[in-house]
Amino acid sequence: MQATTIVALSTPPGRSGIGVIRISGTSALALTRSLLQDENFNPEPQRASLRPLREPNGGDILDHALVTYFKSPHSFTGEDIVELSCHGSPPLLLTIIDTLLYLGARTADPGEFTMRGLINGRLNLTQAEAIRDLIDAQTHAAVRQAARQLGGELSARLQPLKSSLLDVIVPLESSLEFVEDDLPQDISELVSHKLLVLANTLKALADTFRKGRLLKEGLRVTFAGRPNVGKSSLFNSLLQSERAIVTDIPGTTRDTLSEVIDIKGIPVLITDTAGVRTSSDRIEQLGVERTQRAIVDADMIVVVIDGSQPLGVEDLRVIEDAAQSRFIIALNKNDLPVNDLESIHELSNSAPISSVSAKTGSGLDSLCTAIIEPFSANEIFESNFIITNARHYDLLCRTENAILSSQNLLSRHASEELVLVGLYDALRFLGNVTGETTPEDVLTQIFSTFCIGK
Ligand SMILES: Nc1nc2c(ncn2[C@@H]2O[C@H](COP(=O)(O)OP(=O)(O)OP(=O)(O)O)[C@@H](O)[C@H]2O)c(=O)[nH]1
Ligand SMILES: [Mg+2]
Repeated sequence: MQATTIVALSTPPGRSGIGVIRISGTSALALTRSLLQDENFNPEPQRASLRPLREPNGGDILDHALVTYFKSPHSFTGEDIVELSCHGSPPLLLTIIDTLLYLGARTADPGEFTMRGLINGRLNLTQAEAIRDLIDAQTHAAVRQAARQLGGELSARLQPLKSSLLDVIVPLESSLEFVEDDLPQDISELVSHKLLVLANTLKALADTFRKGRLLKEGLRVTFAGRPNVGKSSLFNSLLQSERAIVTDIPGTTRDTLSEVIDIKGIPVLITDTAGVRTSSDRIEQLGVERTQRAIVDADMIVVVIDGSQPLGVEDLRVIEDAAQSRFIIALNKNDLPVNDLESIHELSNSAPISSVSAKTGSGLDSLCTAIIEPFSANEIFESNFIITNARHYDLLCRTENAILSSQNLLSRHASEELVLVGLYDALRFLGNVTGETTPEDVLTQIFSTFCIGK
């Protein structure tokens, strides 16, 4: 697989100022020479030069592109790379890629450039995954965490843990050589203590995934309520854009509408829904069915109530539906005199109530805080490094368990051989995080989640 030279568009498909085509492999330079129809093209590495690209067999000029050569091993993949910064015309980019395929390149698989970088030791697996996370990040906080991981922070944190594990394995291994002797009591206690400390450190790191999962996967929040209470207005205010249609006609919103907003670093998918009421209008009925589904799918429901109006049966119906899951109440239109606050408190099922006005923007910050509050996500993400990847979390938990079971065997005076089994497992799990011992099929699966051209 390594031998073939691969090509892909590294910028998104579609019209753009420039489109970058990447070629990697031993024939990258030879293919470029053919594309340029210039056998004497000997570029200085890491220097861009403007060159005409031509159709094969003495054909027309396709484009004038900036050509940059990265000489192996000083490139992203560790192989020879040529990057062509062309004009961002979709048919042009397609023609250039087709020409390179005709000349002998192969289309890159998703993440294949990064995978080659990993195989050639240019980066470890956690850094490769960080590149994907950086590209997929939906909030600044997620970008910052991915950048820290890309900088090698996770592998740097795991390195001392691996060393401590080896510090424990070595005396156990050497005591195996003297079969007659049991491990002296004081050494056994020291080893046991070291294992507990290690397990605790791993647990603390793994526990950060509670926040990391939020940062990566975010929350789904549905706004529900009877017609005209201001769901769409709140949705627009939070988005700071007139995304949904707002009118004073009840039943304006017919379909669910979703967008992502950033609440303290968490990507929150907010969904505006059709107002819940009994209607003979077929379209409205379908809309209300979609509202019910959005309520069921949500991590959190914001029941919007018009605080300036008396509570109605439809408000109660929405509270009843929402009470099946986690919900809060947004008491909207607080710029108008409030009506019936007591009954609202009575009927809220002691759910938190945020007083807001979509019109003036008052109370929106508190509403955002109340939305993420039950997920303990109010602490700042920025200062601490957190685990954001379920694979890492799973391996850290497995490492911790393996260490704890070895510690348990040790305290029950089991043979060193048995104790060592768990410790070697632990070492392997840590190696799987950074990629040293990750099985090939797992690697293939990980890289299949990357985009093409990366
Ligand atoms: N005074 C005041 N009026 C508001 C506020 N929020 C919304 N409105 C008005 O209430 C009316 C209904 O607003 P919408 O946002 O369309 O209400 P909705 O809940 O989405 O209604 P449906 O889509 O019909 O379910 C509009 O006339 C808004 O301008 C507010 O905070 N204060
Ligand atoms: Mg609406």
